[in-house]
Amino acid sequence: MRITLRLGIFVATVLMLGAAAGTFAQAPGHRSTPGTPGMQMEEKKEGPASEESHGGMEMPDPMERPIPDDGVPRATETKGGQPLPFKLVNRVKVFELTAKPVKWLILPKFKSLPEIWATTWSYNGQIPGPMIRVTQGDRIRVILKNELPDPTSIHWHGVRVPNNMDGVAEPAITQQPVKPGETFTYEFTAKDAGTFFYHSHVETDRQIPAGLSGSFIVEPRRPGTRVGLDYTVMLQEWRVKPETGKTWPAMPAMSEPNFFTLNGKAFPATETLEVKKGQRVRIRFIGAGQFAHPMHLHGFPFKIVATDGFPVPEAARLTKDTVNVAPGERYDIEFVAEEEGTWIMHCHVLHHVTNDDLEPGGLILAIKVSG
Ligand SMILES: [Cu+2]
Repeated sequence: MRITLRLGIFVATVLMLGAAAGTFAQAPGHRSTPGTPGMQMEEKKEGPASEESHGGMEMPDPMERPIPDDGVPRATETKGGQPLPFKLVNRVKVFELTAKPVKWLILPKFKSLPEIWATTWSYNGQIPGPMIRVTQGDRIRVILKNELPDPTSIHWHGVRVPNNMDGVAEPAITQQPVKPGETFTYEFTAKDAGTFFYHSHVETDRQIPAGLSGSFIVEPRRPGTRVGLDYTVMLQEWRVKPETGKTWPAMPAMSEPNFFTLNGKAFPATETLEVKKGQRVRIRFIGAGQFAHPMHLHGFPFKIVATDGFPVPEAARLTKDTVNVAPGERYDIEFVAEEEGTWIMHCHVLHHVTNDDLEPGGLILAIKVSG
């Protein structure tokens, strides 16, 4: 409580200083006028200690509550992580993300299981959220609309952004949470090339496992190594009751996940990558969930060419066949597909290659190499 109060004072002080400097009216982030950056300083002065937040004396246990599923429609999109189109406005790439609940098919009928429709919180009705793909040096504006029942925000994970664009809304350090029905505009320049992602920064242990994340890829200004296939894959876990689709945020110990997805699908519904013999393949792993996944590739050793978006110098590149992708981490690996055949890549925590304890499932994908 004391920490929360101090934070409240800190935030109020920051707000007052900002107001004194007269910077907030023009600063990016205003939520009432989509497309016009500006801060939310008209909002309440206290910190995160509202009755519903974790700062109160009565701390609700979020693990007890499934994601509300009343009236949640099935997604109309069938594929997650699709490249997000943008509008070019005065040389700014403008993207729109709408946070909203959808039921997401993570697995069609499999063995004794029915179709598994998880109740998710999505961006634009996709799990994972759409891929934002830009070029180093681009000016980017992302308009977030909140159609969730709860407040939310977006944090740009690993991306160097101005402090007031960092999305930390719980605790409310860099912005106030974006309430249901409101919008908030993020704007920044993509300084670094690499593999990043975006995710909610409100009630994170509930909202991120509910689905609120997506990839953020920045291409280098000067193109690097040419590859035949550049595949981004987000690793996530779910706790879903197969019969009802009731979905709980999956946390260690409290409620073990029973489904595991690569780009929103559990094997055998995961994608099969198709490449030609001799092609160079880059796979960008993003640990979007709460568990570490040692991803193992059959058939080919690979090099780790980037960690958390930063390139690894040639001489320091490890040759591996397994890379442990922990929560929040990114690894870019590259290999040459030099042998024909269908090779698999999978998590080596073997519970993670099951669907509700039935094998084979979860974090497996196939790479088909043809001549
Ligand atoms: Cu795993």
